[in-house]
Amino acid sequence: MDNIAIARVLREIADLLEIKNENPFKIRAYRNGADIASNHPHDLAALDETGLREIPGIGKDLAARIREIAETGDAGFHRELVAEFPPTILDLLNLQGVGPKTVATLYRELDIRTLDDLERAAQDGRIRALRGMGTKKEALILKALDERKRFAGRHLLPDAHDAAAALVSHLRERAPEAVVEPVGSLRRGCDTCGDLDLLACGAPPSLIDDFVEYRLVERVLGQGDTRSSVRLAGGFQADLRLVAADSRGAAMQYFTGSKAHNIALRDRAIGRGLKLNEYGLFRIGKETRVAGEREEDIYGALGLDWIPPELRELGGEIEAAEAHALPRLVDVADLRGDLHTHTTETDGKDDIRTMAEAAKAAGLEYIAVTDHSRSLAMANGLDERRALDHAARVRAIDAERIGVRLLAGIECDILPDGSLDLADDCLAALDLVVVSVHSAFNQDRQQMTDRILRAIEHPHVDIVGHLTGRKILRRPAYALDVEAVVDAAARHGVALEINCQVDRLDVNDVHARLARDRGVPLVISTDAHSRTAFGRLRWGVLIARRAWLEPANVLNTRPFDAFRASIRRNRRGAA
Ligand code: DGT
Ligand code: CA
Ligand code: CA
Ligand code: ZN
Repeated sequence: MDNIAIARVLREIADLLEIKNENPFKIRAYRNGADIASNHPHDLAALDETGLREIPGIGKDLAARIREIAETGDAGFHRELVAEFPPTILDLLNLQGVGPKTVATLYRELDIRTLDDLERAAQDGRIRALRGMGTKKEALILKALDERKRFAGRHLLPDAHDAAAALVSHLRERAPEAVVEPVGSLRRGCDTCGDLDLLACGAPPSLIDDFVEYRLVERVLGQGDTRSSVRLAGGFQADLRLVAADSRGAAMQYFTGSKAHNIALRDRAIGRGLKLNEYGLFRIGKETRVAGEREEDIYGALGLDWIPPELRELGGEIEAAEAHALPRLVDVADLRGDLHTHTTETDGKDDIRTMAEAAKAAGLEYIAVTDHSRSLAMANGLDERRALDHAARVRAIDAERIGVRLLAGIECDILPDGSLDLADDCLAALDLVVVSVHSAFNQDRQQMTDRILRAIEHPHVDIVGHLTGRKILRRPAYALDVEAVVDAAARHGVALEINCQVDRLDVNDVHARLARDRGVPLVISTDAHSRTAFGRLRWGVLIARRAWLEPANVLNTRPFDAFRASIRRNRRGAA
């Protein structure tokens, strides 16, 4: 039981007490306890009651409760509270802007138990009539419900990845001899996942029980002998299927998808007198098994090279596999540099040297320090003077040859009219210029396209950062003619960034592939704001792989000197 899980139970106790309108001191004690648990540097589960009580803010009751949670995965008190309310009431709490007080009022006054109840009441105008609510609150609730529906049940890939990893390690502990693997959209590296699909091969049937007993399971949605579905805390749904050793490859292939890829593969099998399903590849009529244990053999028996999961979207991968022409996809290990990082000089948390050391520890050979420019005032953006002083400091550290090379760059804002935020001579004096849009997102498509085209035409621009401005599951890309931008980037030798911030992943796989097809170089950058961010290069790499990128398409796979020679400002005859 980790601190986060303990905190979750404590917070839920506080929420439920508040819905019950209990003593405010008691509520506050549990809420404080939850905060302490989530911020405590050491494992609370490892402490006994005396040890717990030594922590300021943890009294006798709370200590006993934490011990109980640590030992049994839950507290009796928590279960009793949950039993007092319809189980759906916690869904209401997860809505943006709806706290326990609101839920309590809705439940008591209008008997609202589910999201559907809530939506009906809001649409009928019954919420505004409640004391302390009003039309504004009602509108907010409708908006939150709408957003929930739009992004219903989807999760950022890294969140899905973490949730799956924790669940997989739980299952591996229970069945060390089994092979447990994620499949579905998670294995294909999609930027969002609907649910977590897991396969277990060579596991005893009891693994299904271990699965539904996992500490984060909130509700069991279905359970059979060889499969089960559950709802996890945090809103994830997870599916587990047990498969026999001789159909492991077939099951992996089938449940990895995508559905469109599977259908094409199945049709190909039929064309060859074969039948493909999750149990294997069979000769029709004789019912003999042609393949099933290994994915490679299934593809092989269909006359195809094995296709990396990231390509299984029915985007030409089957033809390429048949022609032995699949790309050699870029890998995390191919990356040597990071071209977008921030420091304490603007809104980063760590200084130049700390960032450089962290990059080195992450195995990188070079980074560009690209702090913000002037107009991003809330990030303390740099004017020309500060940008050049900062560059001098970056170069001084680089001159020490500390084991990672540094480029003195900038992330320069593209102003609403397409001009750049810093003077030309300043931009010319730097080693690398990334440009990005951080304002006026609501321009119309033509304005936004012209704006970015104008920036690309600027001779000192090397890379466009997070081109489309999307925030995954939060806000769509702004209106933009990406194709026109890609063509301009190709003409001017400007690279496009795959930004690795987990909710950006911008450009996305489709745009990155378009860029590759039109000869635009790409870079994969962290946009790190702290020393811990270099690990997220892996998410950008998945986008790159889904875009069919090979190492040669990605400039930061090159050694330092070759990278430097490849950016626009250093290329002879660059436009
Ligand atoms: P998601 O969960 O929305 O992020 O996307 P997936 O691709 O993980 O979809 P999911 O979980 O519904 O199904 C997992 C895989 O199982 C899917 O990628 C392909 C396979 N699959 C599911 N339903 C069908 C089907 O009706 N026909 C075929 N051929 N394959 C299916
Ligand atoms: Ca799935
Ligand atoms: Ca599924
Ligand atoms: Zn940035």
